[in-house]
Amino acid sequence: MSKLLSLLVLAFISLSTATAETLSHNGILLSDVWIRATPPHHGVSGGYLTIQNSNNTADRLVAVTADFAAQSEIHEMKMDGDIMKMRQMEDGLTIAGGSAVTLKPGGTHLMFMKLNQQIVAGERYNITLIFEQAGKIDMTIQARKSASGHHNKHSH
Ligand SMILES: [Cu+2]
Repeated sequence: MSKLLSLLVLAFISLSTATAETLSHNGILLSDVWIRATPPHHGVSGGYLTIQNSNNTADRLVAVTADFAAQSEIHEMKMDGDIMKMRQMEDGLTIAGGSAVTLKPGGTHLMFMKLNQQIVAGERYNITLIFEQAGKIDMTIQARKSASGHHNKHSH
């Protein structure tokens, strides 16, 4: 294999790593990342992932941003009387040292609001997660259809 060709292959490998569903940055490992596909002209979508903190000290997801949403928040599900409601986690989401937190439908999630485009299944979207210790992590996430329409109704 020529040197140029090996360089090209290497470049391709690092490119595919950058867009993979698993991403590691400063001891924070992000995996199983996806965003819920939406119908046209839909206002909100949810983002889900597993955050693993391999550092000895706790870290905190303090913010999320996305260019396809005017407003992005970190939400938790809380019982309000006997109604399950979602609420913004004002102080962010803490991940203890050496532990993992999974954001999933029906639980803690990333909430993308005031969408400026449809989220189409199979397409990729850029988001940025901001951690107190690990800093800013840019990643692309793939949109998936979800069997449950449960998250489509957004109430506070
Ligand atoms: Cu929400």
